[in-house]
Amino acid sequence: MSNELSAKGERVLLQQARERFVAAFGSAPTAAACAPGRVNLIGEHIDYCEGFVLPVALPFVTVVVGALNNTGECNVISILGSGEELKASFLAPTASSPLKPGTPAWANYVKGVVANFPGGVSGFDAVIVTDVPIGSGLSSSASIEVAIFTLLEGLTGKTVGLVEKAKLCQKAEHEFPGMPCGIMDQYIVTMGKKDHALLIDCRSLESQHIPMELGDLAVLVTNTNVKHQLTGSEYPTRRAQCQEAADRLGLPSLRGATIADLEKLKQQNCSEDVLKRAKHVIEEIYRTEEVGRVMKEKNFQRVGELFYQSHDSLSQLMEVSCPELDQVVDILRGAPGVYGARMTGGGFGGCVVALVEKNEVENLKKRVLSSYKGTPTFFVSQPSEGAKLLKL
Ligand code: GAF
Repeated sequence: MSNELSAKGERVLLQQARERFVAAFGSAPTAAACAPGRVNLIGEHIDYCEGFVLPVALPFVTVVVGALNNTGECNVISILGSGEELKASFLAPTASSPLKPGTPAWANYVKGVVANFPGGVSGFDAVIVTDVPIGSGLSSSASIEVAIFTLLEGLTGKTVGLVEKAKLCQKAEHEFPGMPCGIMDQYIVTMGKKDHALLIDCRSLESQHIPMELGDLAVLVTNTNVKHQLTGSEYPTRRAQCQEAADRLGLPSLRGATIADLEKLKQQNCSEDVLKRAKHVIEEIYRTEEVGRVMKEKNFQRVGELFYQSHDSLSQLMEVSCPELDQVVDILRGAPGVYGARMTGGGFGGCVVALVEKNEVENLKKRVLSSYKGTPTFFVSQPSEGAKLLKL
């Protein structure tokens, strides 16, 4: 098996989806949409504290094709990267019979969007094909949600503004899969731009595209290919601990807090865990704003230092890393051609993102392959477009 992860490209996925649609539903689809995965450069576990985040959209995408069917039923086939197929059918929501989360669990990502689509939607048939690695912290969930939303826009002719679209997809994820995520993933998946990262202010919901003019450098992503089975409460717990710190300070979120506020929290005898989470959030917000700035100045040495600081903070203060992520970062730390490395995404497995010299990429892969205890895969991240309708 190759350890290089490469995107299939939206035309290849579109062809696959269209052929499967015709075979399954007996006619051609009338609309098609795609939405990317994402990798976050820095600003981790702070979107839900109204901080800054700096993600990029990936060339890995979810493609969805579909057609309205006038039956009041929604029939969805999902083809995974492995070729495995999942199927789900559910009734389109009505005023008297709203949609509810249920089984199969994967269909909740679709149902949540259908339930939140403005003006509602009658029955439709759809085929989903994705090459976004699932469960790797690359936002396969937001990719499916935003692709479905965009398809429904294409099918119904009803559209909303891009920020509103991201917010509705985030609401879908809160209400159906039940994951209390921040806004980062749905926002970048909706608004990514080729060759740019996106600095998102998660309080004002304004953003600016930052050119990724890296010269001789590249963003190397290493997938540890581990996902630890946790209770599922870790993310909501972190979120609640951050909110507890903000409440104790009388603030709406930790966005407004400063390092001096940590002393106030100590005086209130708040738990060690809450203190650690607050310290991470306050410092990560500073780090992310700084990366936004120094990236424009092409001060990549400093970007790299901030990557390492971010990782150490996520590992020791936020406690969302794991031995495999720490190991990959340690292998890269100090290796020739590496400016900085950190875990990316929600944590407890998934990927490490590193800023490295282009001509060292192959050596670095070999270095990780020879020392990392698991089976890693790699790709060099090319900042890509956000969600869009595709021509059939
Ligand atoms: C997950 C969430 F969905 C995001 O909102 C964000 O909090 C991220 O974890 C951590 O930065 O991807």
